[in-house]
Amino acid sequence: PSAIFLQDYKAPSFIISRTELSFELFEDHALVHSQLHMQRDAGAAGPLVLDGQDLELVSVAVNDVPLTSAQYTVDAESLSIAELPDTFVLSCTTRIKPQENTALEGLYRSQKMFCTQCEAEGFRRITYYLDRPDVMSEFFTEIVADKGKYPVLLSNGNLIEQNELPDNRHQVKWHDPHKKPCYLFALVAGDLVSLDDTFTTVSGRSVVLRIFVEQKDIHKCDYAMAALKKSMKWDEEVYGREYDLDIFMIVAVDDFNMGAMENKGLNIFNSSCVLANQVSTTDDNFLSVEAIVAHEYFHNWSGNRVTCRDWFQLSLKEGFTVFRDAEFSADMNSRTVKRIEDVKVMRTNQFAEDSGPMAHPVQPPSYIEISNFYTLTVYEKGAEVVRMIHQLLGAEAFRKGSDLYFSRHDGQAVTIKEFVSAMAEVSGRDFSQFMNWYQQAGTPEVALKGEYDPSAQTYKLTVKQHCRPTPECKDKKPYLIPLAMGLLGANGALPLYLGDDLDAEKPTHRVLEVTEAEQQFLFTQVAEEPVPSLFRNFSAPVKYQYNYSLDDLQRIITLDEDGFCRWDASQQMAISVIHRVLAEMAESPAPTVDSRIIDAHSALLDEAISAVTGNTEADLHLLAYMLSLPSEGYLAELKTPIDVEGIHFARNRVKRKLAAALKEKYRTLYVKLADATTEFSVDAAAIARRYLKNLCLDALVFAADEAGVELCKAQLHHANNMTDELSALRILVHNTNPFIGDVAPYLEAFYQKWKADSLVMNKWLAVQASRPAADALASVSSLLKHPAFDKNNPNKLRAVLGTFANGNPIGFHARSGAGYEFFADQVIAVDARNPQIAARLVAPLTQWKKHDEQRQGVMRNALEKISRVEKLSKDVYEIVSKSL
Ligand code: DPP
Ligand code: ZN
Repeated sequence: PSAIFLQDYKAPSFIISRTELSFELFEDHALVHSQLHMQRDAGAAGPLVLDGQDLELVSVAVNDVPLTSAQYTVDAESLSIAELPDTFVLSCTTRIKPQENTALEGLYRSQKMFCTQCEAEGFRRITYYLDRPDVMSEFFTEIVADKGKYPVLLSNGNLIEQNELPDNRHQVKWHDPHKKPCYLFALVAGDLVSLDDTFTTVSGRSVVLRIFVEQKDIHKCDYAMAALKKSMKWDEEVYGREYDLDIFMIVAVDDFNMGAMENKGLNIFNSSCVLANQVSTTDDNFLSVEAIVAHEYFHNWSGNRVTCRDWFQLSLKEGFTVFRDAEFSADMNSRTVKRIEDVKVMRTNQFAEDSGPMAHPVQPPSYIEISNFYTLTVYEKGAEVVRMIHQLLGAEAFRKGSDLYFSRHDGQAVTIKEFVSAMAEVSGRDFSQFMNWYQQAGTPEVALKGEYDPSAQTYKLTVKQHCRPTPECKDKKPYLIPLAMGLLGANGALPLYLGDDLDAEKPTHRVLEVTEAEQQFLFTQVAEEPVPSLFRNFSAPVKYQYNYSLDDLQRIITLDEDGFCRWDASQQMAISVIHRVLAEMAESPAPTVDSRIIDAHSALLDEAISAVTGNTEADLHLLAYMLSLPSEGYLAELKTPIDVEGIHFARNRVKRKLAAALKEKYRTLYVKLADATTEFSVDAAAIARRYLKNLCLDALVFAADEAGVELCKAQLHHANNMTDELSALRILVHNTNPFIGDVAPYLEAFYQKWKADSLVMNKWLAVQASRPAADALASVSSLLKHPAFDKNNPNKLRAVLGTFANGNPIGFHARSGAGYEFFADQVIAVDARNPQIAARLVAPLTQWKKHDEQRQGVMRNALEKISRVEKLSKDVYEIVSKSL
């Protein structure tokens, strides 16, 4: 397989003004008839080369005249026709086998229904086409199928005709008036019911909203419907974007590679990202359903109305849309909590991508398989880059910029440059240096140093930035880094006077713009030695380093106005304490746990108790996050070679000390939170209470507190919602102490209760796959044989294999290397059926260089074994070959 390069981009030689499709669906195949109304671009020469893959060509004609086999050539990836007039209609019939399509790209079968997934290059598995996003066409779609099995037949746009046919078949016709690239095409056929509603747009148009599901899931649609209506309203208010068709549909599908897909007017969702209700859905899931419904809806403008010229521009729509959905979620729930969640993903997972073999810029310069670039870098880092633009411009100018972008490029397929140009134009800012964020891979590292001069009353902040080499670039140019900050005195924020600028407003918050490799900022009239609060709200996606003492961190925890920095300080304190334990572990059987972290957590618990008792206000979710230790995954990101066992034991030692010392406070808090007789709801306050409550329960069980274990068993039994029920199960399964006893009966009872609900079963599988134990592999391999598992369902593969490799360091990285070997075999088996999923699964192995020599050897062997497979997919080939 070979790479494709951004610099080789050429505009298409032909356009397809109108696309007429007709699908005949049968039980063992489908026929696809297409009529493409095409024009040659003025001056373009050469043959027409249409993309096509795994297609059986039945017939091809130009202007209704069938072509003889001498007039065209077909190979595994294309259909080429040399002699063509400048304007013509190309008719094609292809036969495909959706029933055998286990890759879940193109038209395929999910359980009893037919559905499609065309982004990025799935349409070429349906019919021959110019499968590239800069070819936009008006689509007419006819579907014919058995009426009993497939009473519901859907496609993009508006329904224009419906007819009964002989043999119990029926026909529908859809028309999408908006030109679109074929990656936004969708078709669904199934026995579905719908939850229906309407939304009145800002200009007074009524839009029909329909969520289609199997009958068994109809009671799980209300939450997504509410989320959809909130999203539609928010996009009108915050971005001035109104919906543009008379109907908006969502369909839930069980077998789906991604989370969801923004097909015009017909979003298709992985059922795990749309179905939700109190008893079967955790709070995390509720929030992600809301976010994903919003994300796909927002794509209607940022993605569909204005789309990408080519796939190197993927972040144009994804980075921007992730930023939009993050702001939506922040507005709907707790802003600080949402920010912390996103930063955790950046630091733990995106930074790992940046420092691994697949490191790539937000705008990649090349790829072998585009499916591999639906990454945290393109999505999450892309969103961080848009967030920095928002930060630099301010909300008002940013809105002017987005208005200009949408109006200027409506109906076009454009590049990241067009987006940034619109922002540059409305603000008068020069974005040339800023473009490094799009074009350079890797995480910038920022080292900061502060010097206080008591006699001059100045504070000099020295900032140095550096970015390590990545595969595509050795010498990085400095970034423009927005550094949001403040200075804290012993009693609170100090005014920030920069040089001679004696701002009468006495600002306590500033955004410095760092542009050089090394730069200094001088603050004047600083009355006392300050502690700096840095990168407030995570103002840039960088790793930063400042030599804080534990007392400095305590000052930030107590006094900072920025919730994110309070949390970050709590994490830095925990890291410093854990690292000291790690360092002492080799020499001492009982390494020191600095008591200042116990004091800090004690004060946070008091703050929470006081808030729960109703005496004070506090964001309980934020407090709970501050009381949580950094994950093993994040700790692994901080130091190479990764000390897998050391991290696990040092972190547990600190956690145990805290739990033992503060047990009674945890108990008090748990009892107060569990006592609440309020009705179940999923607003931010209720979610915060449940989160904190379960954190307390975890601490009690971790401390091997007998009464705590009883509380946990009682909660498992009596919970009226999945967050509480699953938390209790997880806590019992992930801990070992004499009061817990054998956990098998709890797992079995949960299974019996929920086995009919596939989404709940995913959680049950994941709880077991993440059980932190060196012998976890045995349970993981037996899960693969359990009736709750299904090797063709991506959610099940993620729940068992994905969770094991990404969420169970101590099990996956077991010294013997058995975890890696097992995993390599699984990746090979999955690749034969579903390359996209196999390529995702293999990622943890590619991080082998970060481990010690012994593990490097076995991980490398596992990768080499995969690379030796004869019919490896392009997807897995790219990832494995780049990492060896
Ligand atoms: N469906 C994926 C997303 O919305 C790809 N567009 O991000
Ligand atoms: Zn998206």
